[in-house]
Amino acid sequence: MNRRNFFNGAALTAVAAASVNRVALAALPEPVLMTGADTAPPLVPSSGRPYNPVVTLNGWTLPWRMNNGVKEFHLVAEPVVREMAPGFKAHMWGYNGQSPGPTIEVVEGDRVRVFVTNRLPEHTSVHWHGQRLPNGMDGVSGLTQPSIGVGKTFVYEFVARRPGTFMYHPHADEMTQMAMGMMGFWVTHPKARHPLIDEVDRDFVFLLSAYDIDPGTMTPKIMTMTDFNLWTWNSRIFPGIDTFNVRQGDKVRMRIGNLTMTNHPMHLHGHEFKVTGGDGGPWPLAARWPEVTTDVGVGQMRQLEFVADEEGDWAFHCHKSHHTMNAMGHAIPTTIGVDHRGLVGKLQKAMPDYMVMGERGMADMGAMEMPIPENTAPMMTGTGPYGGVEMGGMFSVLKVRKDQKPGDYKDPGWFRQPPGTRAFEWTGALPDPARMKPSAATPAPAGPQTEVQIRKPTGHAGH
Ligand SMILES: [Cu+2]
Repeated sequence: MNRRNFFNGAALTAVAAASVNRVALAALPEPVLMTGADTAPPLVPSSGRPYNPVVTLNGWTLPWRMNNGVKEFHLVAEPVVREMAPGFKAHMWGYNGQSPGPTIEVVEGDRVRVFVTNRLPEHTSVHWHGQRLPNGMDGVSGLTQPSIGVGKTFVYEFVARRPGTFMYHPHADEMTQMAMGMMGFWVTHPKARHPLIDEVDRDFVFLLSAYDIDPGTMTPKIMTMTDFNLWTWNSRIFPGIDTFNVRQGDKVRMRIGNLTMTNHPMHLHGHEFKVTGGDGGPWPLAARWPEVTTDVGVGQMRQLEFVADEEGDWAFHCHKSHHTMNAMGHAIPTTIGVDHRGLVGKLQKAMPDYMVMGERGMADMGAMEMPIPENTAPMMTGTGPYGGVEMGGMFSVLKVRKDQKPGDYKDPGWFRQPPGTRAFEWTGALPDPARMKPSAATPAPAGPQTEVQIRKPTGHAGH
């Protein structure tokens, strides 16, 4: 993280300083800029009321200053470069150097003042999703306020009235600005012990967002409505998403918000969790039951809680299988079972680079060293201790360890499974499967034996 002076910073070339009132800005909290995509350690509050801070996956919490009892933040809406995974960067719009923007953490009852400076090429606004606030602070351009013009700074001020999990995003040219990555998380911590809000050892937050960036390019296509090719957690894709590193026995909360155009069934391996709350606040105890998958609908927040009592490396991912893939063409026919032998040689005479894909499934894609355009994330990738993980997009790992120290978020490396506890290859004799032998119950079919080849329709729109 580095701090930059809003006027003297050498990096500050694009600011429309001429259109900003310098005297007024000098009275603002200095905007803080994040340049990297690492998961920042929790920001322990050094002023204001105490609370247990959250950890933003591949993100950070925005520092504040106290001004006569008011908690002041400064958000800068601006174009950013986001590293979505090592080797793959995107030109996006976000806040304070990153997409998503920094997490804002406050305490129930805090009076909050957020300065929003617009360094985008068009107007914007910020809507505080889920908050109780005066109507004029709701951030809907045209309806509750004029837009924040290019180069202008607006002030939002309200009391964080109820504790819970919230998000923020523009309510001005929303389609463009959210497709470009403008969003952030907001957590209001309870001011005292709350009957429906448990204290936890680890409290992770992240937003689901989706982008459509053609292989070899850097800017999301903003007109895409359903056929996105990058399914992200906090604008990161596997294997660029950090793992959730916890101590065995920790009580863990994951707060998830969905700002994509579709729902995401979030699935955790090895543990059951309960959904303890949504955008409307904590749920009554009678509305909580064990799950291993829960759907996070568009525009919704969900809080998942569980005790991480099983040691190991547990997959945690969206269960839509196309959402654990990176940039891919969808108009690819299924070629499983199609025998290309003979064809390849002929085609390679005309096109020396011709290669066959998908004849035995697509798993080859994970290991294949095929040339892809520069600045493109492989469709399925990632390597674990036993080989290719063959995933992308919305996938990460919950790492539960006995010897992880409380408050230590470092990656402990791969789990060493105790001897005799891993699936293994059977090397004994195999009987012929009975189903392959004709019997009285299943006689051999009459006529010539044929193999059926099924080809899925091409194109992928409308699901
Ligand atoms: Cu999904």
